[in-house]
Parts: sequence; structure tokens; C-alpha cells
Amino acid sequence: MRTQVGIVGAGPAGLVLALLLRELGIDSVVLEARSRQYVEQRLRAGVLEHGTVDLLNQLGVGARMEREGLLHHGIELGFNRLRHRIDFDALTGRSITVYGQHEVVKDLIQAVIDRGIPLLFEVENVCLHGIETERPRISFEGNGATQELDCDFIAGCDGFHGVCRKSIPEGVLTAYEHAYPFGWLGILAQAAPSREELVYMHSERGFALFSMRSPSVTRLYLQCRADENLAEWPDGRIWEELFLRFECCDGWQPSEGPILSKSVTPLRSFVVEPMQFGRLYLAGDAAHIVPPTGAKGLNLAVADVSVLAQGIAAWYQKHDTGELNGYSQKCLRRVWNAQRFSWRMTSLLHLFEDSPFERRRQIAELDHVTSSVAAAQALAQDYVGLPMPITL
Ligand code: RFL
Ligand code: PHB
Repeated sequence: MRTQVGIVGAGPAGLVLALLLRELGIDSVVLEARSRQYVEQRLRAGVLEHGTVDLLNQLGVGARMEREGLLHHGIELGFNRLRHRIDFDALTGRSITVYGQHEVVKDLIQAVIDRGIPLLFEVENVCLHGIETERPRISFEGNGATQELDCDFIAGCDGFHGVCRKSIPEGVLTAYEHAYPFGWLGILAQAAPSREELVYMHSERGFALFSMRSPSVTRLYLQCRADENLAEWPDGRIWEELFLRFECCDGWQPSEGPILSKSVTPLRSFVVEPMQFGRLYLAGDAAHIVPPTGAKGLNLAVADVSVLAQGIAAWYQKHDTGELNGYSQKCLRRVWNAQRFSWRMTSLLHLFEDSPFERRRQIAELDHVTSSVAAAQALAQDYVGLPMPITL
């Protein structure tokens, strides 16, 4: 097989890249290790920046998101048993959309298939060859046979645990890493969300987040140990802990319902520099991870592939490598900006250690962002995000 761009991974990065390239007249093949059903049900992010929403609409994949996604004009920050609203509309003129990543992935897969872009699920033993040459190659096993895909470029969109980053020779990449001493226990509950907007709650018992997926499904997270054992968290204990953490003077509580899923995610920050070697370009979680507190991961993945698609298009149209040469630098500026914001939100809201000084400092900062318009505006601008680096 031969194509122009071989894409490894059918997450948001790989799928958006395939659609962008098609829009720009460039062929690609997408290789995915898991089944279609698995990737369409994998529960992850929930918040789309306005720039991500605009791009999905421009790609013609936004119809269901516009119908079923929930437009949010602000968030609430809670501390000292009071919640304070950060009004995105008033502070930035922008909003965010709450729409599950698995719904985005479903819409993207359907569009990729409808447009006739080859997308192969359940491929095994993906291996990259000759990435430092002008004829890189991907070998893989699919349908019981070993196959080869010749490409001009390879896009490594295979997430944090993928093979692409590991295919780059040792010594080329520098990894910057930070592991936080906690994780998030996340649940999905069959319960109508009892508040309209997300609540980021600072409490003496640790951080909690109230989010949602639809008018009948609530998404909730609790700060926990990074290696928390889910077996120690029967449903009753989870609700009890959530109620204690969200407790405020007005008596509001998330509504309770059957728990549909439970998981634990350790929090980490990770970046490799550069995001490219030879003809291999890393995008999304393959190149960087942010803690979910800033809701940036999926949006960063979409921003990376916007830069990459434009660079590749310039190469085909003008045989100009200038844009591609600037790929890492352009992406990394946005990535580090998102690391800064995600680290800030994480350190503002989580219980780090039993340090009374640290708790007082967090409260002072929360007081500052909820009482100073300038500070609230800075946070709101970070949260709603920058415009996407592409216009179609
Ligand atoms: P993905 O989604 O991990 O997709 C990579 C794909 O590559 C496949 N793959 C392979 N395919 C072929 N061969 C191999 N050897 C392969 N190895 C792996 C995988 O099966 C998979 O299908 O990466 P991508 O596309 O870069 O997308 C990144 C996002 O998924 C991620 O950043 C977000 O989910 C992060 N995130 C959030 N981001 C936001 O923007 N807003 C949020 O509100 C938000 N909340 C979250 C989050 C992540 C969370 N977890 C579970 C880490 C909340 C949570 C709890
Ligand atoms: C989610 O709804 O899953 C969600 C929302 C906001 C975050 C992280 C996750 O910061």
C-alpha cells in the first residue's frame, strides 16, 4: 500500500488530521490498534474550546455536537463552602461546549468512513521504518497478514502509550515530566445534572469536580491517591465523599443516581521536545500530557494537527519545508502555555500535603481570582482557549 501520510492512531488527533488533509487534497491512511467499538466508548474528556468547536464545524462534523452538546457560558469555583461564578461570556465574549470525547470520536469516525479515507481497526505490531529517510514505511499486521504502508510522512497520533515516540532513536528527544502525588477517581452517573455549569471545588478533603455529559448523565471526579484501589470504593462511599466535598452554605448537592462507570487516572504533565524526527511528526498525547484540571488535552491534540496539516499542505503545494520545519516550535509554545495553565489550576485546587500554609495560600489565590476582574479575566481567557492555528 502507498499513501501520502500514514497516520498511527484513531483518537481525536489522528481522525481530525485525516479530515483536514482530505480538505487540503492530501491522501492518508489511518491505522488503529483497538476496535471501532472500543474507541467509540472510551470515556475521556468533556470540554471543547470554542476554537475546537469552530474547526469541527468547518470540517462538516459538527451537526450532532451543535444539537446535543451543551453550551456553557461560565464555570463555578468553590471554596470555604461558597461557590463563585466565572462568567466567560462577560469576561471574554467566548463560551465552551460540553460534549463527550467519545461522541466527538464517533462523529469523526463516521465522517472519515463517509469520505472514503481508509481507516483500519485492530491492526497489530505497528512498526515504523526509515523515518529519517524520504521514504518512511509502516509495517503492521491486519486481517491475518503482514502489510506495509509506504508514505511521504508519518503522523504519530497514537497517544501516550503508543509506539511512534518510542521509535525515535535515543538521545534525540528531551522529555520534561512531572508526576502529581494524586489521581482522579471519575464516575459517570445516570442522574440529571443538578447544576447548569461545571463546579471546580476546593475542599479540606481534597478536590472534586462536577461535570456532565447530557441532560440525564452527570460526570463527577474526586481527588484520590494515584494508585487508588477502586475495590475500596463501593458506590455508597463515592457518593458520601462527593457530598462532603461539595457541601456549601446553600445546601446544593449533585443529584445521585446509578453509577455507570468508575475509573482512576493518575495526574501527570509530560512534554517531549522536539515533536518531530525525520519524517515522523508526533501530535497530541503522543507528544504531551496535561493534567485534566485545565481541560486542555483534546484541544491541544486538535491544535497540533492543525499546524501539521498546514505544514504538510505547504510542502506538497510549494515544496516548501519552511512551515514543517517550524512544526515543533509552533506547537510547543501552545503546549507549554497549556502546561502552565493546567499546573496552575491543579495546584490551586488540590490538597497537596497537610500544610496549613499551603491551604491558606490556595484560599488567598481563589479569593483573588473570584474578586478581581483582571484575575478572573486572565483565568477565563486561559480556560476558553486560543483560536485554532488554521483557517480552512
Ligand atoms: P488518544 O485519544 O489517546 O488516541 C490515541 C489512539 O492511538 C491508538 N494507539 C495505536 N494505534 C495503532 N498502533 C499502536 N501501536 C497504537 N497505540 C495506541 C489508541 O488506541 C488510541 O485510539 O490520543 P489523542 O488523539 O492525542 O487525543 C488526546 C486526548 O484523548 C486527551 O488529551 C484527552 O482525553 C485529555 N482529557 C481532556 N482533554 C480536554 O481537552 N478536555 C477535557 O475535559 C479532558 N478531560 C482528559 C479529561 C483525559 C482524561 N483521562 C482519562 C486521561 C479527563 C480525563 C479523566
Ligand atoms: C469532564 O467533563 O470530563 C471534564 C470537565 C472538565 C475538566 C476535566 C474533565 O477539567
